[in-house]
Amino acid sequence: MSSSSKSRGRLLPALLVATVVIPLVFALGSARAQPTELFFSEYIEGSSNNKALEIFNGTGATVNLGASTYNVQMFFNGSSVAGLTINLVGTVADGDVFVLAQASAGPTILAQADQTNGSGWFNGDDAVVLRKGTTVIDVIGQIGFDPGTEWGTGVTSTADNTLRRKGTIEAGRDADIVLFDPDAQRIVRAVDLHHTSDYTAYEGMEASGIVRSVFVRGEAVVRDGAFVGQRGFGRFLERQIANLRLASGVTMA
Ligand SMILES: [Ca+2]
Ligand SMILES: [Ca+2]
Repeated sequence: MSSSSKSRGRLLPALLVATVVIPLVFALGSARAQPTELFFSEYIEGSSNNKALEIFNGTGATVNLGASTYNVQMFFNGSSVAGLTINLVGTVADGDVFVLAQASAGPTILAQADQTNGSGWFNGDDAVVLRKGTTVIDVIGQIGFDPGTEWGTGVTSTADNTLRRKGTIEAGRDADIVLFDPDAQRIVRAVDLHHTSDYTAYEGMEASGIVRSVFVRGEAVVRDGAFVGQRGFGRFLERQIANLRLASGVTMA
């Protein structure tokens, strides 16, 4: 398939399971330089053989995967010996992604695949490694260690989830970011609030702090203070009820 039409994160519509929004904490001025190597930008471990790995190239130059002997290895169930090695073939342009998919994945995933492989793949408790030659450049999980069922828990675990890379502000990474101006002043008005009530008890009060912009999964949902998101783009995040201590030893669990 043509690589020129691809864009970062194009596996997203293929999600077969829920993904999660992970708040991103960062310090201004911590933006990193351009990555010098490829890395896993998305991991899909869905039902059946719906499995895929997305690899991002942010190096600034086209990479010939075969010529540079890039390969993906899978270490199954805590084994310290690779159970599967897939030599990658093809090129990936700068700013583009390369998708390696299980050959029996569903059509939505396969439509995005640049390369497929029909062997048995990871199912959550395995280590997945990206190498250049014999040099490990990215790892999901830990080689030689069996986590039991999965790495992590819930909707951010490596079993039955889609994981997208977060945590760093740079090309190729997914991010949830709020740009907040703590010094800005505003007057609270019910019409400006995003709830279904036409009333607020704080009407007319002056408040400090304005959210300027919000990015969810890399997409702008608030820009210059105005909501520009699409209905249904948000995702429900289930959490446990806080164990609050009220008074005299009474707790809400
Ligand atoms: Ca396994
Ligand atoms: Ca699974």
